[in-house]
Amino acid sequence: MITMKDIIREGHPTLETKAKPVEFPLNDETKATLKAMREFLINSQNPETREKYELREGVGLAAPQINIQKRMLAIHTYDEKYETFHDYLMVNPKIISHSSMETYMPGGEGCLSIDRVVEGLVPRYKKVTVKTHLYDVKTDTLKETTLRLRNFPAIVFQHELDHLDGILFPSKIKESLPEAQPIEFKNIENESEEENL
Ligand code: K2U
Ligand code: NI
Repeated sequence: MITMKDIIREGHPTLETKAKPVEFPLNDETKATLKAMREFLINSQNPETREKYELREGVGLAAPQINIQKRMLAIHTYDEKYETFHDYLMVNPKIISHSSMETYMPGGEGCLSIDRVVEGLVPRYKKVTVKTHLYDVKTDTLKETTLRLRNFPAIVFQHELDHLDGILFPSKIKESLPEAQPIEFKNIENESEEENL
């Protein structure tokens, strides 16, 4: 299983290297890696396993972060409204179109490969259309798909896609983003009545 010791940190050359396209058909090693990447995110989001294995919570993970220079990434997260769950193992993903409108996380971004707080806003496209092969662990099938992502899932995807291109979020921080719309997270703890109307 993947734990934090398998995740390489800022300064490791692989994090600044463009990853290589994955060849088809997927071999067993690649399939096992994809499965392990998804398991890591699941373990990191479960309080018991997160504590037991001393994991940092993650909603996305890119293969270069475990020192594998392949263009593949995992996303495992709800959207910002907690309405739709996004559970993807993407192979050779690419953005084929995007909105001009940008968005950002008002609290800034973090990274499992960066062990420090880096303040600042990271501009991301608010909507992206992604062409990718998706690997389904349950059925062991690979399917070419076009996905449309927006808001938080779109931010996660763009953060992970940057890892495939050797880009870390601090290099994208802007002092101000006057034209962009910040992501508003639904805070389910104190959801007020009127929000249900
Ligand atoms: O690539 C990674 O290091 C995983 C990041 C992905 C991420 C960074 C910034 C914004 C969205 C996603 C980790 O998931 S950072 C931890 C985290 C956990 C929950 C929500 C947001 C970020
Ligand atoms: Ni990251």
